Amino acid sequence: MRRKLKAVIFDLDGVITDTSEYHYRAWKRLADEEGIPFTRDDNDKLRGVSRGECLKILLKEKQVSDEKFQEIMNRKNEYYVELLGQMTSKNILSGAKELVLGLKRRGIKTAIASVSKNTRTVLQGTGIEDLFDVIVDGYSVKNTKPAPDIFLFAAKELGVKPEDCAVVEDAEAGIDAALAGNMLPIGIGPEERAGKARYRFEKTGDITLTKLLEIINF
Ligand code: B16
Ligand code: MG
Repeated sequence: MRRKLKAVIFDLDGVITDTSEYHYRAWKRLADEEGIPFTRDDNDKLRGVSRGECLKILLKEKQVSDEKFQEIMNRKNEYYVELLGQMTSKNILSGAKELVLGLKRRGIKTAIASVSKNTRTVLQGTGIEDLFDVIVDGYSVKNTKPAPDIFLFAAKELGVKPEDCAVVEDAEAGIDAALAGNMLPIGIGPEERAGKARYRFEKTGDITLTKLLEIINF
């Protein structure tokens, strides 16, 4: 029989906040400037993927110099950060805050593990910087999702074994990372994206505290 899990690690973009819309708008503005076709479906492939990897996906076979690559990445980030300036607590996905508070009341540890280098800005802008026990971000580890490193680092910071952690993720790369780290993946989103997770919900608001407690206490 499996023991009770001791911690839940949350991804940020697409799980706790609706910032994926801002990522989409920033990439779209950049793609239009560069004459690269880019749709909302294309944006789904960029979920949970680091900024540099996103640009490689966007460019496909198109070759650019290292300087140009860096310049495009910086420009995308400028557009994204500009949009983050509009953020308020309204950008927290429905039910997310209540879920984390409920876990904490029951003594279950919580962390944010996001590959975004803007994690702190997003948490500050939405007013939830103090909600989590641990925050790890795009600066914490070298290998990003689907490598398990970011989740393993979060578990270490929480003082919990990887096998005692559940991970809530909206990206295929993040679900793969949780599996590679021997953690219990809970997917958010459609079957095509989150189908590899052990449990799946269409949106964060569908995970009630009761359901989550059942999952981690099985
Ligand atoms: P930045 P997550 C990810 O956040 C996003 O899903 C992904 O689209 C983005 O490219 C990545 O962060 C890097 O973000 O450009 O701000 O460093 O899902 O891991 O919370
Ligand atoms: Mg995400």
